[in-house]
Amino acid sequence: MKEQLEAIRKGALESIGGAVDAAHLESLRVKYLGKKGELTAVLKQMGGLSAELRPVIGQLANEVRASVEKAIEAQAAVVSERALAARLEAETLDVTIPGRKAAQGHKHPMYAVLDDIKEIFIGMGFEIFDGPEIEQAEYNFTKLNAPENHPSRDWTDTFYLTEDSSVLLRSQTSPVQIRAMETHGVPIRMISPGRVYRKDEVDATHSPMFHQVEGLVVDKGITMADLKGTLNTIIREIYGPDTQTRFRPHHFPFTEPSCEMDIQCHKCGGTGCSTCKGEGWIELLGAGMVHPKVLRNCGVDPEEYSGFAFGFGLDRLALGQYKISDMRLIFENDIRFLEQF
Ligand code: 2NL
Repeated sequence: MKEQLEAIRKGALESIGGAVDAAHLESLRVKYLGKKGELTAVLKQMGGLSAELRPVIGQLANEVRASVEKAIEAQAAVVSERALAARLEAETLDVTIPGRKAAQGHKHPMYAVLDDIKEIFIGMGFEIFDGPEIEQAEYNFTKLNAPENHPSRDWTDTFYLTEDSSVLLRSQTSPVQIRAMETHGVPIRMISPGRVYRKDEVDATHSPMFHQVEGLVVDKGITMADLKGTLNTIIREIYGPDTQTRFRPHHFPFTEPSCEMDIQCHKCGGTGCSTCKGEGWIELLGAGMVHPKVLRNCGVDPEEYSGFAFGFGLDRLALGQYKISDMRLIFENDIRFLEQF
């Protein structure tokens, strides 16, 4: 039995010394020291030994067990150190390699133009108002003095959402201004930029969804001179101090009198070219003195207060500023187009 125990010790110490990882080591522990292991098998035979031999063999068995356990512990330290070294080798990080640059977007060109415009108006004491894109015909048309038979109310021009024509996608942002007069009250200086919807065929200059900026000033003693002065100041902020403008008479149901404002063509300086279609002038916006009926519809007394309002297409303004030839490009959001700005 002594020889058996010595053989176990020899075999165990040899194979433990060659163990390559923790799992291998564990399988060896089971093989030698486990319940069904080699050492246990020898100990089970001790019952047949004489009284003199039993303590001697017992002590030797304990020594063998202790030395095998010690060897396993020592080898465990070796394999774990080796595993750490291998990991450090495999996972080295070269901090000197240049990083990968995160893709960074930027403002859409039209929103860049809008932000500039907002800044100018805020600088002149205007507030920015928002409103619903799903609107009541009452706010989109009726309170704005659009007669019941006005062509803009037609189903071929407006996106109605109910059979009775009472709810629609707003075709202008003026309903926001009606709401502002009702809730904020007068005096008021505001602009209402936002999406509007009209049943236009899609082509280079039309889209069924586009963006409008409308403005409204109501106070005591506001006149057409305030309209002209304010709009000229803003246009010269955008297009430069020497920009020439002209005002032509026009008609809108919600303003009286009404006008359109042109700027002198920046390309030809007024002599006529392809940009201004030979006119020398480029139409920029519609405006006018708020119709007394509209003021009254919003609970404002036209005997006490007067005001002016205006509206322009933001998309068209952005096209002009960036010399973009086709409105569809503004909405397609093709990254190759947007990256050019
Ligand atoms: C255009 C013309 C315009 C207005 C919008 C307005 C709003 C209220 C009262 C009176 Cl609450 N008027 N807005 C006035 C004149 C012209 O827009 O051609 N837009 C693209």
